[in-house]
Amino acid sequence: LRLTRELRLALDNDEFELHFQPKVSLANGAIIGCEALLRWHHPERGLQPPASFIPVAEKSQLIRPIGRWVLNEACRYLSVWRDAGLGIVNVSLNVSMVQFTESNFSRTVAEALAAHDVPPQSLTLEITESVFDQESEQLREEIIRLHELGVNLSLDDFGTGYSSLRYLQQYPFDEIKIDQSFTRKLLDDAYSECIVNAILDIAKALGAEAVAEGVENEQMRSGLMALGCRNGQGYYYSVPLEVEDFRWLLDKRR
Ligand code: G
Ligand code: G
Ligand code: MN
Ligand code: NA
Repeated sequence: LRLTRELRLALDNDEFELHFQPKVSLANGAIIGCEALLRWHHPERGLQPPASFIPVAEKSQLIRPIGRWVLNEACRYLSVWRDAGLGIVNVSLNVSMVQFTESNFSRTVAEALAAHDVPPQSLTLEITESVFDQESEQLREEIIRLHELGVNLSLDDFGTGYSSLRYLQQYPFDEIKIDQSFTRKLLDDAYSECIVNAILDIAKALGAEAVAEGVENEQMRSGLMALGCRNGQGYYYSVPLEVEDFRWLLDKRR
């Protein structure tokens, strides 16, 4: 496959780039972290969104080396920002199932943190529910090891998958990301409000932080806050930014 070959070259040719979307406190807009989102500068087709290549990368298992690149790049920025005195930022990464099936993923994470002298609490790994479609003892052990290592675990796209409640019960999640479909419908109907309320209750009961995705306007922000949701991300605050622009935001808050 052509795309697979191009993806392999992309790693060698340094064509990947991380963009960062701030995660904020809904009360005052303060930056509390960011989500790193992968982009590919294709030599002919230009900037490619993850949806156009992540599925192929997963199928070809190239997501493993790509995922390691993402992990190292994120840890590198964490140390650069810290050394520049830009304050503590937490970086969230999206992790695919295929990455958990590589032997000793938790050690890979520990080594990346150590290589850049970054504390594990600075890193959050976002796991989508589809990760659990292929639940295994290995997956379970890796998640427990990551938790013991001290990195934060986040359940991404919450509510869109299958039997999410069981995952919350069985795995030590520190954060739940309310899928943007719920954020969007929050203002339209009472059912969505009930669902968001229920998610917030569950998060609270489990001692996990809730983060609303897809906050696009003031009505969504205040609607979420009225329900007790404290954190969010979305276009109302910022689209995912190139590193220079994100750094400018960090600089501005000093
Ligand atoms: O960046 P964008 O808004 O297009 O993100 C689309 C999806 O791509 C996200 O929901 C996320 O799950 C996935 N994605 C983005 N970056 C990465 C990455 O570094 N690794 C993996 N596995 N998925 C990613
Ligand atoms: O990992 P996850 O699947 O949640 O990826 C988040 C995706 O949502 C990214 O593709 C990001 O660009 C996108 N996104 C972030 N904020 C908003 C928003 O406010 N509205 C919409 N429609 N998409 C958003
Ligand atoms: Mn995510
Ligand atoms: Na999500």
